[in-house]
Amino acid sequence: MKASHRIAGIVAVVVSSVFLIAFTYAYDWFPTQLTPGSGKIDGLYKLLTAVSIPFFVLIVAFMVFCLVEFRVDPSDPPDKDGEPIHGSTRIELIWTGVPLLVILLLGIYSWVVLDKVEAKQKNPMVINVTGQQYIWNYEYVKNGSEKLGVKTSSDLVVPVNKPLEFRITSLDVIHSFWVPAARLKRDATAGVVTPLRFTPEKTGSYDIVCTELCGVGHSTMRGRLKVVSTADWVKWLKAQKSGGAGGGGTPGGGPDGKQIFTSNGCGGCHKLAAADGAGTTGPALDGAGLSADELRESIVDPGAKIANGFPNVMPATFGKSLSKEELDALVKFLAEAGK
Ligand code: HEC
Ligand SMILES: [Cu+2]
Repeated sequence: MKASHRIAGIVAVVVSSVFLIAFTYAYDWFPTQLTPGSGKIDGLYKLLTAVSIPFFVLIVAFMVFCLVEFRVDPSDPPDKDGEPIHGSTRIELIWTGVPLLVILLLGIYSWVVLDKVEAKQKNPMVINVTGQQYIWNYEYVKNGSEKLGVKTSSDLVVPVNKPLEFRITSLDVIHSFWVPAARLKRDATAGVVTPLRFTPEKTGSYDIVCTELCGVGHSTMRGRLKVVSTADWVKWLKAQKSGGAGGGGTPGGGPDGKQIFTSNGCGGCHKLAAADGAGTTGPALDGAGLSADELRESIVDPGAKIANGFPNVMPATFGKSLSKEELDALVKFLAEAGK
């Protein structure tokens, strides 16, 4: 290889690396930073990208060089072998040592960042998150030392600037609880409770996504994280508690069917005017005119009879997750509301 070619090659590698690294830092390609940790993780991500760019450019450039430099000479016989090559201890040490060092340093830095981002906070609000095919359920356990005892699903409403501690699990297959704006996700596995912590700093509405392919309804397993002012949150909590079952039952005692419908995410898939349900994944329950027995079977064993033209994606776990009293109240409510 001519010396002038070698210099041109080195210049090309350096210039394109610098250009790509500058692009990485100049262009903001991340979604809203919801938590203090979001910015730290974006920083880590940018650094990882920047460090990998020179390696990427170098490897591609070397590949192109080899394609040109070592191509078959037309005058050679077609079955000619390449020149035999022996190892080079010096090069082998370099290509083992440099990546080892880079990976070690980046690994330590990632650990430091993650340790900060996931640090325990004082008096967090504890929320149990339960994934099931194909909804997220939330149980507000306590806020500091105050007991909450409210259940919801699909929408997660939280006050701004409050440290949150999620305790994540699953009723069936593996799901994964992901809040892109917080840059964090955690697997939800049956029989195991995994924690996830962050503190939302901005009011607004953010995506909650299941990132573990969990069945045919996986793509519908989405929800909203609604971050509101503390005053609005207190109002919301009051409304939830007076709403019924989630807070401990109807004024007359016993669970409230409408509340169970709302807090179990039924409205996310079914239209039902009486409970503000607007989903279209499942059949509309307004005017469905189903008997109590039909309703009960549809809820406990949704796969037994599939409503015409609809996919078999209704969660099969309500028979387990609802108590007998809750199921009775739900069936009674639906028999009335869906006439
Ligand atoms: C992920 C979406 C989803 C959720 C959540 C869901 N369902 Fe369904 N549901 C469906 C689909 C799809 C069908 C139609 C297929 C079938 O019959 O299994 C259905 C069918 C039904 C039927 C039978 C309707 C008919 O016309 O035959 C009833 C009743 C019902 N669901 C009630 C509920 C109740 C009550 C809840 C909450 C406890 C609920 N569903 C939660 C998707 C859902
Ligand atoms: Cu899922």
